[in-house]
Amino acid sequence: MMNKKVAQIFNEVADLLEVKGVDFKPRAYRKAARKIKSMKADIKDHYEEGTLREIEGIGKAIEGKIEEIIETDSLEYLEELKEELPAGLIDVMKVPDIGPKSAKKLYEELDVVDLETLKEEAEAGNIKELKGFGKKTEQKILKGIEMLEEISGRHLLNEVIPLAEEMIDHIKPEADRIEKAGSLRRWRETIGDIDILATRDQEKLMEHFVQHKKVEEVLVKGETKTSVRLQGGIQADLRVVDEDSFGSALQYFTGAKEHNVPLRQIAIDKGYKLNEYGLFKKEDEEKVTGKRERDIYERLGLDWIPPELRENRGEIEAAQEDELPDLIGWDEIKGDLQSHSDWSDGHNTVLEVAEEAERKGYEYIAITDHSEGLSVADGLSREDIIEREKEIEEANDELDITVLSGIEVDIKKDGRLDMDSETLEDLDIVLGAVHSNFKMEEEKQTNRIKKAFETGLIDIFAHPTGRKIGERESYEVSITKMIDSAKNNDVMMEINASPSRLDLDSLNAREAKERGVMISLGTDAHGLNHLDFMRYGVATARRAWLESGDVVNTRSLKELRKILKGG
Ligand code: DGT
Ligand code: CA
Ligand code: CA
Ligand code: ZN
Repeated sequence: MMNKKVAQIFNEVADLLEVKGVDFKPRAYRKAARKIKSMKADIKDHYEEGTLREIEGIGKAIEGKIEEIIETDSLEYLEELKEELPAGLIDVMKVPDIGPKSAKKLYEELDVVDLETLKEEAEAGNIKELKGFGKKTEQKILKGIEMLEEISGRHLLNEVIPLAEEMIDHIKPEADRIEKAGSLRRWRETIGDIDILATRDQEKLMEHFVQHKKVEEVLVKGETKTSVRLQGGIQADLRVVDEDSFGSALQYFTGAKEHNVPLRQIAIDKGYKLNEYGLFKKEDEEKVTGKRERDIYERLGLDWIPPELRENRGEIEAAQEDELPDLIGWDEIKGDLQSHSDWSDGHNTVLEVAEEAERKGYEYIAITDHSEGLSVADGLSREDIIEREKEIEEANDELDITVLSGIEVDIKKDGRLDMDSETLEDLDIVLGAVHSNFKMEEEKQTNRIKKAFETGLIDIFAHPTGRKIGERESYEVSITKMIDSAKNNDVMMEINASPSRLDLDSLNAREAKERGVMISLGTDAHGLNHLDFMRYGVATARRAWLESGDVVNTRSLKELRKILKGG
């Protein structure tokens, strides 16, 4: 779908026009962007059928721009605007608290032209002196810059994992052994670059690697390591090692560094030396082992540690004491507990979503459309829900999978739910979520959420912190109090598997488990392909040390229903 890209370009145009102080036009671009982003049809289809003008808010000028974007993948007009203004202002506007108006002011009064100058001015305390800014905004700007720095040069899992797997499949026939390494193998929530490790034949492998159609540039072609830049600007490193060292190289290049450093110390304490070539006796450098990763851990007196745990968060101690968790398996998921149909802002019918879920081998799928209050997402009223029920029943008649009738009910500012209790009680499953008023103080926000839990109507709290990776920080909330209230009110916490959310994150989900709260996985699918996101949720659960028993999606339908009823 080009919709997202077109919308993004139009928003950038609107931003820059506003910084320039142009009237009216920005609003037209924004309106078109909103429409195109939310519409269900592919903009390309309209283009091909010549029906762009039939879309609300699209006149002749914007029609031409859409055609240009579809044909050339870019927009000359945007490039011109970028040349008239400092290009870095686009980055400045990515800071959550800075819109075009603030950017204009910062540019005109403080000569802010990019993130660097913005940071300088904020650190010097000059921003708080500007009219309409203040100390709190200045602090938030600094936090926002920090968030952008953290994500800079990094990629979301859905951009990287499928690409890495494609590369691996491509070279696999030439390799004896091949594995993912680095953050990819640890399933970190964002990935800097792709690391792949393989054994022999070196030359053949490297050659095959660089010939893949998605390789845009070869950066380094060394003896043991080849680095390339792939489509989308993602870098991939292929290292080819001896079979005798494959295990130790895999251990070394999987990281994280924070895990490897104490591990090497343990080796030293036991009279060894550990590096990417193997485990060696210190006194005579005799190689003890190196072929298999598992043997290295064993020699050091540790159980083998699953890569997802290798972050130096207590896994080494646990491995020494035989107390590692028995992590939830990749294929234990019996259903998806958050998805949207075209009754709200999803792209597919109930039946289509259910069929796709059935193809995945699930026992159940929850359709959890938004509630009415969320008008931007076309939320459902009580009447809509009754209507939707017919479709759900039809799907249940037609398919083997069980479709659960659900809702993602909006939690209002004061903690009340955006739907009457009678309707909620009739549904199979109720997700509660915060979609507005992100800027409340911590205590107020926490109390709002607690109040919602105390209604006793919510089964699962969806995307509990509201963060979007690289886009928006979590709202201010006490995680611990929220978790405890969930525990007291029988509310489960979601790990939202959408790669830009992964919310709860692994640390918070681990805390939820430790405090006795059950975790639920949901992809938040708005289109069929999003149902594939489940594995990012499972990965996050594994990084959170969760076992099957901690995750409700491992339960059979019968058991799930019992839990939902009790809650
Ligand atoms: P990324 O790519 O930023 O998402 O994170 P990683 O963990 O994949 O980091 P990367 O690609 O720089 O290196 C892959 C692994 O190799 C890393 O997790 C640990 C290991 N490694 C790389 N350089 C060093 C180093 O200088 N010292 C140590 N101890 N380990 C290293
Ligand atoms: Ca890496
Ligand atoms: Ca690397
Ligand atoms: Zn939501």
